Amino acid sequence: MKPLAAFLVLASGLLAQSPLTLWYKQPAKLWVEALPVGNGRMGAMVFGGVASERIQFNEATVWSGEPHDYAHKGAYQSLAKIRELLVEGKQKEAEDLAWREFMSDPPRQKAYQAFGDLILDFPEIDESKVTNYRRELDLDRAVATAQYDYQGVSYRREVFASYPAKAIVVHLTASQPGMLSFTARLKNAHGGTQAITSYESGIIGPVLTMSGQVENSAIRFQAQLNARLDPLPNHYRLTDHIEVFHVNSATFVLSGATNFKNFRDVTADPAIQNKANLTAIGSKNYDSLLKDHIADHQRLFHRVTIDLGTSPSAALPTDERIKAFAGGNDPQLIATLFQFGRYLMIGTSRPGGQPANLQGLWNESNNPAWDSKYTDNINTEMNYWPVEETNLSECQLPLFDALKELAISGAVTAKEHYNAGGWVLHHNFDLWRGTAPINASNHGIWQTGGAWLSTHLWEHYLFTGDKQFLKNTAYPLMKGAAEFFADTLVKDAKTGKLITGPSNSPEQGGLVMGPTMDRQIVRSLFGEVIAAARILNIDPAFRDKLTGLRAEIAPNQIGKFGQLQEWMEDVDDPKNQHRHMSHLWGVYPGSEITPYGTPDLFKAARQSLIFRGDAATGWSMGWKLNLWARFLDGEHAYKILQNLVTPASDGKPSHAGLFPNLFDAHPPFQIDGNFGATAGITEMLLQSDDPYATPTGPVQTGETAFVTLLPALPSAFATGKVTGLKARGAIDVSLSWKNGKLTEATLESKEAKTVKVRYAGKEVSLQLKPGKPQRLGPELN
Ligand code: FUC
Repeated sequence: MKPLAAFLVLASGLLAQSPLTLWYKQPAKLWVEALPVGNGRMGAMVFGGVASERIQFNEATVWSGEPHDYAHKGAYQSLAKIRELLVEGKQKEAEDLAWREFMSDPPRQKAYQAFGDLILDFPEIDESKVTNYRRELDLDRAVATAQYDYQGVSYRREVFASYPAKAIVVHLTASQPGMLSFTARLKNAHGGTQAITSYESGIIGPVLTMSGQVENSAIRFQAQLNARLDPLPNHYRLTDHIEVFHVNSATFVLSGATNFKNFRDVTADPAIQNKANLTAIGSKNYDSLLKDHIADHQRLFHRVTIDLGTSPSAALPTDERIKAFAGGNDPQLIATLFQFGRYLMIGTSRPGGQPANLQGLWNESNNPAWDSKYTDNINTEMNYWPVEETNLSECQLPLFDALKELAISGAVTAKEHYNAGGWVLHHNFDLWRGTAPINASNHGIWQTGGAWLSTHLWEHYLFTGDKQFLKNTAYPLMKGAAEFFADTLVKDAKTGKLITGPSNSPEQGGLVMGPTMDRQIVRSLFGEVIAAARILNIDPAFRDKLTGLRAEIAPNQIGKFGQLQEWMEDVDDPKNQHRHMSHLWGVYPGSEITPYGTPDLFKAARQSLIFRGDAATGWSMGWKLNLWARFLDGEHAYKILQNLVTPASDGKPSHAGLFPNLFDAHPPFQIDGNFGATAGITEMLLQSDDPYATPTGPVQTGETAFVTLLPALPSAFATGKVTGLKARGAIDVSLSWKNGKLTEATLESKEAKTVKVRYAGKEVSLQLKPGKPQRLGPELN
């Protein structure tokens, strides 16, 4: 073997071992085998086909529908009667009345849509003669690659979605000159509109334009594909596609846009946007587009590294590793899954864009499951669970932009449905920021979506310490969410305590008064608004009012099976294995039920989780993983990981687990399971909630920080290292451990700070000096 060839073999062997590579020996047949790239606005799924390559793409504002106010005018007139019926135990009557008088107008929201496909056809290739095929996704560079040999020539394709270039870039090369001949075409996911070709001044190479409109919708879109060929003249022909003959290399730049400006305005011009994007790229060549893209991606991605150990399984292709995981030893795959979640976050949620929907921004269908919208009784929130602790804080900004809009439409819903101030969001929203109750009255009327999402504003402050953000963005939204409940909490007829209602414990038990989850969320929100107002030194009267109300909210209760009650009444069924575990909110993501602050409730909550069992849908396993980590049980958390990392489709009907491309399966694919997994793996290694917190005590403010190191380390991760995680209190944390024991922890804060560090049941108090990393070593063992 020649030295270069030997080096390449060695290099590809090493690549296969990288925890940052997903790789396969065959092209994708199914969408859930294709590999995702995304720039926070556009996403694409790369199939890596040989005779025909399919790059299915999306843009985050291609939705059905139009600006619309969903509030049901005058719905509040039925509110008292619905509550009265519930208090009288007439649930069915209450639900019937609510269905007639209290639902969103109309009772359904709109759906995220597919956009189109870029198809590259290579009619001259005989696939049976192709050798050395390999397809991969490099998480470190955020590039999807397919390569193969054919008749003595090596072909290679690279695809990435660039945030700086606002476009998807596809690059084709061959190892010998003049060997690339193919056609490129665009396929419209909304039929009826033709791809036409035009020449654009200021843009190098021909441009293929595809325009259209989502059926029965106000959304108009356009995609432009710019072909840059080497050499260019006389090497292509234009029809309604681009035919390319005998070039050395080809680069395509794909830009897509819609007329969406914001939830009330669809007057943008997609043609102007695309032209601006393509012109801005100007004469930049592929290498410089790639360089800018990698630098942008790595600025975020490189903040965290993780090593959980490796094993011989690491040499296998990713799809085979998923199959072998539960019965084998492959800790590195968990590191890959962890980083894949961070990769997906960077790909789907970047400043200026839409928040991650049920599928992030990757979607093949015009009729996706649950409309691929924003279900906020768990799914939207779970999407953002890993974002702060895995050091991608700015990726949460699109969610906060959406909250600003939801607070506007939610104020109308608060007025029309409850005759209340502030703002409210029920269990779903869409691009048009519908906030009223949808689908059915037994689960659509759930009041605490806005309140829960508002706790993310506070968490963002806790993790960043950004007081400007707290003052200008977070507090006004949090305050509005709290005002709604200050106006609408009612006294429970039996206990006289304050409860929400009508509402439900997602998504079971039907319409009720005062489900446990609502009470936990409102208590936390009030505590956070009180703390924020104190830090900002404002609103003393409102602070006092909330302090009074918070103390009166009906407390958590322990029921007859030793469980934490899901409702006001002790009606839990220990055999109930429903995917939602809403009453455990107070353990995670909330932190009002804690090991040292409320040991009895903590024990009851753990009992409830045991009753729910270990099997579940994708996101539900993500939640269980985080919960078992909060219950400080690494082995049980690992057991959930084993359930989560199983093949979701293996010739059998699809079930919860992972698809070959590591997308998490509810089923179908829902990205919350991926983000829940990344958050849960983090939670096994580092926790930063206050382990002494209680429901009615002060909430954590970050003034003193609490850090628990390796709280739920399973024996499967005996030796490892993680760097760059974030803890509440804006602290950077890196850890290494060996044979199950911590060897070193490094903590760093920009401000002077007291940190209570816990490890293996011991606690030490540290004084951090600004900008000075502090190391802890064996003294903790
Ligand atoms: C909630 C969940 C379902 C699914 C849907 C998108 O309704 O109960 O399991 O995740 O959201």
